[in-house]
Amino acid sequence: MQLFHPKPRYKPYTHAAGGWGSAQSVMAILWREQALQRAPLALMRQNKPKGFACVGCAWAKPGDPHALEFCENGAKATAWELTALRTGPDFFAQHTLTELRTWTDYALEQHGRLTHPLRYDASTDRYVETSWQQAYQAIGSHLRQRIPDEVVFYASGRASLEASFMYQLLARAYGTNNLPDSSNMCHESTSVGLQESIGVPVGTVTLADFEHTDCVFFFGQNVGSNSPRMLHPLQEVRKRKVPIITFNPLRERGLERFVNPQSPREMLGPESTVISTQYHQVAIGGDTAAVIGITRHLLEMDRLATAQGLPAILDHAFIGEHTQGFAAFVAEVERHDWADLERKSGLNRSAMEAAATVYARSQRVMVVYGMGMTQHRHGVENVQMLVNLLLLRGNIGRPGAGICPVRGHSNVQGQRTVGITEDPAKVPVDKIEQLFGFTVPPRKGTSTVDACAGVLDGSIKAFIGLGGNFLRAVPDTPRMEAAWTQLDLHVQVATKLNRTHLVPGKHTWLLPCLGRIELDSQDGVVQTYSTEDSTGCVHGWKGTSAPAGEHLRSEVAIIAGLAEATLGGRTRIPWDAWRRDYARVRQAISEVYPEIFHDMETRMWAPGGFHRPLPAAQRQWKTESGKAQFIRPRSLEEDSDVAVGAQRRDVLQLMTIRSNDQFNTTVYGYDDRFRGVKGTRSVVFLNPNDVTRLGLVAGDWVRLRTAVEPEVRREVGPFQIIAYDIPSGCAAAYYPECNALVPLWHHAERSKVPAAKSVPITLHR
Ligand SMILES: Nc1nc2c(c(=O)[nH]1)N[C@H]1C(S)=C(S)[C@@H](COP(=O)(O)OP(=O)(O)OC[C@H]3O[C@@H](n4cnc5c(=O)[nH]c(N)nc54)[C@H](O)[C@@H]3O)O[C@H]1N2
Ligand SMILES: Nc1nc2c(c(=O)[nH]1)N[C@H]1C(S)=C(S)[C@@H](COP(=O)(O)OP(=O)(O)OC[C@H]3O[C@@H](n4cnc5c(=O)[nH]c(N)nc54)[C@H](O)[C@@H]3O)O[C@H]1N2
Ligand SMILES: [Mo]
Repeated sequence: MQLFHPKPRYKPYTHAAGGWGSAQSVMAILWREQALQRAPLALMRQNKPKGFACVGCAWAKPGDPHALEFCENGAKATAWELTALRTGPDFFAQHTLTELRTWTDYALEQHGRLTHPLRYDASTDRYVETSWQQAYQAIGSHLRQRIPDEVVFYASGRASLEASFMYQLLARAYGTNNLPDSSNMCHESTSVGLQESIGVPVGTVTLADFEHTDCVFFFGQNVGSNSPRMLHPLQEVRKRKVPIITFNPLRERGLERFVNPQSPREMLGPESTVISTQYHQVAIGGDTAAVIGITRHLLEMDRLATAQGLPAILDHAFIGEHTQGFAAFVAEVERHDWADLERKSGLNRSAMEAAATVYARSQRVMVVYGMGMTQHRHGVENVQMLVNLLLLRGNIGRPGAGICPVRGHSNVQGQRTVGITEDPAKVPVDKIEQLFGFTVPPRKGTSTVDACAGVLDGSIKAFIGLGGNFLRAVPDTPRMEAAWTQLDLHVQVATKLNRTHLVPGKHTWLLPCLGRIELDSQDGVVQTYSTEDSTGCVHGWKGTSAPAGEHLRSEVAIIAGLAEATLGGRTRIPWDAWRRDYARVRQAISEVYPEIFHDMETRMWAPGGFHRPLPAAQRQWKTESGKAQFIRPRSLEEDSDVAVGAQRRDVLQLMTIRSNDQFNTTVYGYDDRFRGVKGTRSVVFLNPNDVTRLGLVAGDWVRLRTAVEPEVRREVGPFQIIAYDIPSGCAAAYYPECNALVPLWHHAERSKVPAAKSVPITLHR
């Protein structure tokens, strides 16, 4: 087993995103996964009406799809799921968990799809085959003896609306709101921030808005790797000469130039589309300062225009009628002088002014953003600053304008919509109680960070995972793994083997499920599914390929099985009838959430799906004040964790990022094509001046150490230094390898999203 890749090769990548590099990369993975037979047919059906929704990202699926509506990374995700390789009972007979824990993340998943329900046998340190009935009965009787709040029901954001709705009912009927999901590590800063600012927890932009926008701001999202299908609307936007203004510490290739790999003309010709018209390499965590700078300039331009009798720059009518908090916001903005803003944003005043100038002359501006905003101590405030910027010129609630968080997992937004949340105040408790005949527990449950804290302090004693790779995705991974073995019960529902499955509790079960691409037939009847994408659009879909094994069960069936074994007849939920006919689950969803899901059974098949109602997009503000809120930023004082860096010159700000060859903790390979890295993930990107200043040279091997809470040693490495175009004082390295560096308490205020994009570190030989 190859554990370490000693010879990284770094060569700057000079091509556009997409193009031949993308086509080659897809072929390579189809070949390696022995998926050439099954995958091409499946790819034709990806993101199509009557086909399946991509298992990759949550980007919107158009009503009039391209002939091949998938991207390089969506194709990789498909190949990964449709692989011909299998990890069955014979595999587990050969390998103990102790041995498997020495394997890489890549090697574990690369071994193929799980095929049988498994139970961990401590006496041999192996997983052994079991039956579904045994698994359900054992888990059910264990749960019946527990205090419900000792149990966590985690969901990674892939499961369908049907499975997710059933999962949250299972947890609540059992007696707990402990329903953390991957969103807690991702866009929860969005859900908290947007709810408070504009009264909806989700973005207001839909695909149609891309046709009308006349300016796009892009903050902290790596479109080329993480939502490549979005490059198509962006390319269209650029054809209309619409400016795109990007803020990102790295010059990400997909944000610079793009060649559509599905266009023969572009593939053969010399042309590529320039994506960003302005590219600002903001310092990590410097965005709030940058937006304050932009606002300062807008205020100055506005005053000047008024003095000269010209039309105002700000939309004062909108601000007066629709917003609250403007004066306090302006007062805060004016407290900061340019020198301060330049230092904190890492940008020159002229750069902030240039962005403001384009903003001021545009009529329909949208702001797109991702993890570069949400995964900070001030993640909520970052999001709210973007809203502040939009509100200044009435850029919410008009076609072509609005806020556009790019969600991660393909149904992470939908899971929240149908009740996967630790906060019972966010679910229609009355309806659930009335329809299903049980009492929703009133006590708030655990978020992901709380669940981790509970495992560490022993108050959480059982963990059920509906997908995901919890122990790799969360902060402080070594501490979490050590505590994990104290769990009484550990259950995972999964498609592929991962590190989390290798850390057993006292009783451990690994249950293999169908993937999204696979045909799901219950008692001979083919079932259909639904998901909600990043733009609040709900689609129907169904799996098409033959299942990876005859023993696999659907997530819906597994949840129904666990629920019956755990709850017996304690509720009026007809678990088995739901399993036999998912349309009945949808019927229940539409009864619990009629405003969003009425007539879902027909509407979800409309080309492009249907949109959930978004009051903010109609300028109805469901906030406490009934207005859109300007939120005064409070964080320009140094972050208390990060402040260390201001005093010590050897401390750098680390962001943990994704390569172009991974989906979260799933590592497809060791190349990060766009960033020019080949054959390794053990690298750290540093500014050349920092490298010299710290007495190092490019190519040196260093260990990274967290620079706060020194009494706890958090260290990873050795990683090889790549001198890179990144602002000085900043560093980048890959997630999940660096999760050991993120302290559990180092998370966003209020949303509790781990601050994975700003970890103070030092380097050590
Ligand atoms: N192929 C592929 N697709 C994916 C995923 C995947 O792993 N692989 N993951 C899925 C999931 S769950 C999610 S959440 C999304 C994640 O997609 P992204 O939101 O793009 O997340 P990251 O790759 O972590 O990169 C964040 C970007 O923010 C920048 N950044 C970091 N810190 C800052 C900052 O302080 N300010 C600014 N302005 N920028 C900053 C980084 O340079 C990087 O370009 O993608 C989804 N899609
Ligand atoms: N340091 C750092 N940490 C981070 C981040 C970061 O940027 N930096 N990003 C955070 C973000 S945005 C997210 S969303 C989380 C992701 O956290 P998770 O969602 O927990 O992790 P994934 O890596 O997406 O989970 C992959 C596993 O899901 C299982 N799986 C795949 N498909 C299916 C399916 O259809 N059904 C089931 N039941 N299982 C399936 C497979 O077994 C696979 O091994 O990580 C977070 N952690
Ligand atoms: Mo995510």
